[in-house]
Amino acid sequence: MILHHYDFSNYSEKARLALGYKRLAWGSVIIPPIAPKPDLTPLTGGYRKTPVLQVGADIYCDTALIVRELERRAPEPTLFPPHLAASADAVAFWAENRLFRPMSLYVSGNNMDVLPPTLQADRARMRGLPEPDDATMRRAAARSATHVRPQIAAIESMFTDGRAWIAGDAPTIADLAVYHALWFITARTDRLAHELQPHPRIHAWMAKVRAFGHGTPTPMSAQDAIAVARSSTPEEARPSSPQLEDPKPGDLVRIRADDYGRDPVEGELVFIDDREIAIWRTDPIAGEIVVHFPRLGYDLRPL
Ligand SMILES: N[C@@H](CCC(=O)N[C@@H](CS)C(=O)NCC(=O)O)C(=O)O
Repeated sequence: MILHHYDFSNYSEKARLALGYKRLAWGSVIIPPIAPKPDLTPLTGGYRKTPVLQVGADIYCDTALIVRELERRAPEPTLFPPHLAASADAVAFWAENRLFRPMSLYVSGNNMDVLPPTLQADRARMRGLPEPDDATMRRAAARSATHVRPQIAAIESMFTDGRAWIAGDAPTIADLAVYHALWFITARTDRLAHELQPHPRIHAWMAKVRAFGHGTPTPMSAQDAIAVARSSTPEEARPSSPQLEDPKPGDLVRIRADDYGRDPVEGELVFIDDREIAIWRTDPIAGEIVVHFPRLGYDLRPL
């Protein structure tokens, strides 16, 4: 397993902790935090977000699928205990789609000096927005602070019934999703650590999640990762179960995220079910590749 990631990426922290929880060994390729990513896109076919998991010539985009794929390959210990999995997914959706955006604006607007100077221009391009100046960033940070604080307080109150983990009595995907949003507060500097100070239960729980560790990473170059893909054959596709309206295996398709970073990936559909979509492409640099996406959050169309 190879993870393409970078240090201050909170979604990468989610994947690193999942690898740690499952005590896995992995190759660690550090990718640029800003587009273009010329050593990553031959593998993904255009997807530019972070992180990306590679297993031979199979490429898994988006942590929603990456963590599921880790679970398929290393089922124990599970992050999807059956009695908690559905509600954990719902909490994870809230954390990543409602909590994280204001968190990101709040932290970035206060920490511009410790983040790459061209980061905000890149992120604005990624979202199709005009490039913000520093004053605009600071105003957005101030507005976002007012959305962040009540949500942090809501997390603290999730533990008032004595539960050990976010969704109940066992670790789940919800712990990783909520944790990575809070982790971002102090990813590069402790300047905003005071936001967590009034919340002792969050402190105790974050220490337990941090203790999952990152497994056993071994540094690897992007060129070596591409060579691994070129010399590997994608895993044979499992039988598909498309819905009535879906394109069918064998069809040429285009897939893109439905929120931001909407760079399209095109190829032949080789697998589709309720959770996952996989596309075969031949890349001039990386060779025969199958790129996998989660179903929810992605827009799939016939070409
Ligand atoms: N839904 C995606 C979101 C990933 C995401 O937004 N990652 C951020 C970094 S933490 C990103 O891609 N930023 C732009 C980039 O790295 O190029 C996932 O779960 O993996």
